[in-house]
Amino acid sequence: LHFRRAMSHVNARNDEEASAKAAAANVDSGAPTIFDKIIAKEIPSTIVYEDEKVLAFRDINPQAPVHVLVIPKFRDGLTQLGKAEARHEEILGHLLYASKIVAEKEGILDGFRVVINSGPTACQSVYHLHLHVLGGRQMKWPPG
Ligand code: TR5
Repeated sequence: LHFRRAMSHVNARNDEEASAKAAAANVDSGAPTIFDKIIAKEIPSTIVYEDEKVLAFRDINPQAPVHVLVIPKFRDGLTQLGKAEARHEEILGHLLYASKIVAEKEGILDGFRVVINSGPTACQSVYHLHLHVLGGRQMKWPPG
């Protein structure tokens, strides 16, 4: 039993390493991403909130009981936060406020986390800016 537990720990770590490597292998080519298809509703998603500027939908691989992605409908060069420019200030503020609306709708206003992975070292895997809204469980610090 001890051995099996130890091995499952090793396997979990290997899984984490593998997914981190896979994410790091994605590059910011500026090409359209899967999120364009979600915005166009060519690929189904579970939409939690939508307005003229942003779309919020459930993450396909949730890391918490609530895991919603909030994205701009018009990427306008915002493949990652690290590419933000002064003209993006308004949409960046709107995305953050939309995250609060999502947290409120999901009933997690008492405690939630908003995460932006920017670039390969942060394991960004989809190059269309997105805010992760996470909650519904006790969150840990520091994050991995
Ligand atoms: O790693 P980063 O920060 O770039 O986050 C990308 C997120 O997109 C991950 O949490 C993925 O689970 C999520 N993702 C990827 C796909 C997808 C999705 N969420 C909802 N629906 C999705 N579809 C249909 N296809 C994906 N490839």
